Amino acid sequence: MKLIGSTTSPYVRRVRILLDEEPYEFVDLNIYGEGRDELRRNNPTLKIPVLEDDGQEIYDSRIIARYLSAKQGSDPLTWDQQNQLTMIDGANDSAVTMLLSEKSGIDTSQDLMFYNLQRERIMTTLRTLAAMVDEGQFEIWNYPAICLYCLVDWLEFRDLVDWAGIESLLSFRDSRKDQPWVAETDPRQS
Ligand SMILES: N[C@@H](CCC(=O)N[C@@H](CS)C(=O)NCC(=O)O)C(=O)O
Repeated sequence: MKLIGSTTSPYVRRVRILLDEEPYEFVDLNIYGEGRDELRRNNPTLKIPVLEDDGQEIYDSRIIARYLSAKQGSDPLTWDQQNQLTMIDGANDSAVTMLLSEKSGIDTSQDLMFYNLQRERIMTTLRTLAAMVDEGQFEIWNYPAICLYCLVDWLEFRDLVDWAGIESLLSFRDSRKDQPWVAETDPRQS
């Protein structure tokens, strides 16, 4: 099995944590630099992660998680868990857009429709997820909890949100630091 990704991507990190003790080769690419040709050869959507297993290529962390779960014969996620993933991905995709815009020299704090929409989505989803944490919905260390961990830790690493009012997300993150593969996959190490 081979996982193509990077050490800073929150989408790749969730798969690395999920793979746990599974033996696999990790291909760490700089997708905006010298690793871009390799990315072009492996995924026409030009995104990471990509998993290769027995000649089968799989794009997108969510589909990779489904593939691994089917392979292990695990129960599929419930519809409520799928909604949790959609919220986590919604906030994460918008935050990636903000970061790429900043890296492109755009001031994303401007009062522009596109950035207002991204900021609003990030905050509405994070507030809902924080309320879910308070209700005890992420107590079990399963795939949705791993994805939430990777999102919160990455947002803090990239300094992308104001945590006022959603501090329970940081408490959730702090309480899961000792879970397997969390320290080993910390993006600050790269
Ligand atoms: N829905 C995808 C999102 C993956 C994604 O956006 N990855 C980022 C890295 S954090 C990426 O490859 N971005 C490249 C780009 O947007 O050009 C997944 O869950 O795998």
